[in-house]
Amino acid sequence: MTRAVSGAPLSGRRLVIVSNRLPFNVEIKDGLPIFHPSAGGLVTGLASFRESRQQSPALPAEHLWVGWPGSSIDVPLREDVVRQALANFKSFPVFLTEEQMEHFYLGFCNATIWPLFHYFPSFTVYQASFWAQYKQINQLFADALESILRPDDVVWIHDYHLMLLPKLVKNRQPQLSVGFFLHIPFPSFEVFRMLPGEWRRDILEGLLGADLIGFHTYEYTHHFLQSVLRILGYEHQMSQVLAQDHLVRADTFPMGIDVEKFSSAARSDDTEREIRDLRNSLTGVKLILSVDRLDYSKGIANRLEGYEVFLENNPEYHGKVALLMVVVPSRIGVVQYDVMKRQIEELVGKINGRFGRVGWTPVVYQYRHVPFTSLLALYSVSEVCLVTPLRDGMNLVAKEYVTTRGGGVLILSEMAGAAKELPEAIIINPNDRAEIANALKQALEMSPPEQQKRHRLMQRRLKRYNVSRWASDFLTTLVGMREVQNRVESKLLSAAARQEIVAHYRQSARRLLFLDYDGTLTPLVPHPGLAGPDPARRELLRSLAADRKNSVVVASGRERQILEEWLGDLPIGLVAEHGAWLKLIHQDWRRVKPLSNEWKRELLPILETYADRLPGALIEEKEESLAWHFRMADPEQSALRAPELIDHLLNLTGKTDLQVIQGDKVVEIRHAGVNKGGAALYWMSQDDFDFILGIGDDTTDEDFFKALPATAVSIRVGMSATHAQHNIRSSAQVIDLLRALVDASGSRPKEST
Ligand code: ADQ
Repeated sequence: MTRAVSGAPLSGRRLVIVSNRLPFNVEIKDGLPIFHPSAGGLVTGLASFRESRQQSPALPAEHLWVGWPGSSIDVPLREDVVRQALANFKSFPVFLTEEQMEHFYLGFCNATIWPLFHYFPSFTVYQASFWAQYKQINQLFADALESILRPDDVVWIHDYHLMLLPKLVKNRQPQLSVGFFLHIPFPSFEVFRMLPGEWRRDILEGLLGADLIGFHTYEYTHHFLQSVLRILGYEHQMSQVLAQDHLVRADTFPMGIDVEKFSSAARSDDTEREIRDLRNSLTGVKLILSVDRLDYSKGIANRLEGYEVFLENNPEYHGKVALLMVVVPSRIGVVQYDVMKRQIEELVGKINGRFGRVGWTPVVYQYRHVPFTSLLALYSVSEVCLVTPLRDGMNLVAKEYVTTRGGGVLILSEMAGAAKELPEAIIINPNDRAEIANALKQALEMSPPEQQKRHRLMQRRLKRYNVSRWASDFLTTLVGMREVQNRVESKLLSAAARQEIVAHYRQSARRLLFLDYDGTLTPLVPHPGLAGPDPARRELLRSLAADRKNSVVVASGRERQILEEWLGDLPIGLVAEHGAWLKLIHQDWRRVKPLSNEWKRELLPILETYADRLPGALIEEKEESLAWHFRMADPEQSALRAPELIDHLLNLTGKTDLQVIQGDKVVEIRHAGVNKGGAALYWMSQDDFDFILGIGDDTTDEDFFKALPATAVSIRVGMSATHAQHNIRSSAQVIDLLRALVDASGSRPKEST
């Protein structure tokens, strides 16, 4: 890995933004490409960030935006489009055919992920061809990126269209800093798990390819981490997940807006003119504004129904208010959107037919994109902004309204991410029509000082955490991850250290190999009874032991009967029950010291009660100890029950010589002072060893790491903090190392795994 490069500060590097869409659409007219700017939350936000970078020297000076140019471009025209996009828009187009886009964008993106992640499972389509296309397009983006990425680029991938991309990029260029931001909600585990097994695993693994994954709210971050734990089994510590091959952070970065742009443009001549025109046309009518893309997640029908209830309950407002509903066309061609458009139009017609009269239209409906100055004018003249999504990742319209207008009242759905940052708005549940109606009345009657007080609080917050702050926070955390990763990974056994160990081994005359069993010589399995050694592992131990210079010891927490059954015929030493029993080569088992085990009768029923309360937990009764295993139990319930049990046991054993220890998915009670450290010391005293190697994976192995002399080599499997000199990623790598030792002394095992 070229760590020196990727540890460089942000300012000197190029930022590569990757999103499904570029900030423009290309239209081919008379055989020539025409570039039109495109809208939407992501594009608006990132475009503002790009502009703001000029004022911030700490941010990357150079950038490139990679994405689809909005239409399918014939091959002969592509070169010209690339040239213009690079020269005029610092963008690099990824070309897709109409058909690819249909299965990808309208298929998996917007018929599977969008409805599911917005809690519309009944709209979710599970179609294998959509998934296949999703994978293919993510791959296509990865191919395009490979040709343009430089080793010190900072890559920032956006949104649900490209959830497999972080891993694809990192697999090819592991030295890159790769960040991912999800602009929509991440749903709770119970909803996410509705995706078929392969899809949900690949999506999580794809995201975990990034160094940093960002979400709008704490809830989404929590949901993601919960799915990672429950589906992939990766735990997290302080939002950091140790994925298969690197450390990943998942964190919350609520996206802001370009406050300066909105507030200064609101004072511009063009906007002032539009505001005057609007005011003239609105004599005596208070405007309630709603602005969104046409989408079922935005709760447009609920909003209309809430407004209808308001008009029903408050006839005194007839003729005095109007709801101006601006809807931007979106995802034309997707069935639900067409149905919803008709439904909205019918509702508008119904309300206007029911309450309207000559000179007053209760709902003014516009189905179109509105230019920026007109949008600002609308925000500025509206008394109320009504934002009622059923689910929304963030909702920038709410923030834009508050920023643009000095007073006015924001009514905001609790289902929008923005509600977390704007609690001074009137917060409503969008499914409650009466609550929407009451909120409208409250808003229209709120005193100007109260309006200004609430607005000031919200504005202050939005000003502080604006879009530049959001992006720079994300990017700074992203590049900072490299240092954290380096710290964790610095103890990883390097190729050079491994070579040194092998060389030392080759040159030595008396060697002690002190090896833990579960998790070290074999991977951990759900049930302790299923971990017997395969022939290849037994053969490997036999080969190591065949070298006369070697003393091989397997030191386990297992009972001696099991070790005897699995390994008793091999010419190796054994340690059972974490050091309570020892067996020298070809000798009988010996108990380290006589101990009373009366305590087991007392504590067993307690363990049983806790096992009954946690499905999947099981008890292992050994000669000298008791173990309460919970590897097969629900991880979240275990996280509650295990500490409870430990606390209970600590209370009971406080004044005894018993010890309560939490291992990897196990709680054990055993005699204090009897541990693998003692066993290691015993073996070391048996000879004058000039090479000592200790390998283990669990907290109980820390005892022998501590007991080994400084000249010994100690290795802990996994990435946990340890007294050992090195970490190694997996038990498979332990086996590789042991094979290398066998090769070094020239006695190769007969079989291999
Ligand atoms: P969107 O679903 O597109 O974004 P939103 O956050 O409200 O939703 O952003 C919409 C943007 O488009 C705003 O900047 C708004 O000004 C603009 N816009 C809306 N209607 C318009 C109209 N009629 N004419 C012109 N402009 C219009 C997704 C997620 C959101 C998340 C954003 C950013 O769905 O939850 O807030 O990304 O992460």
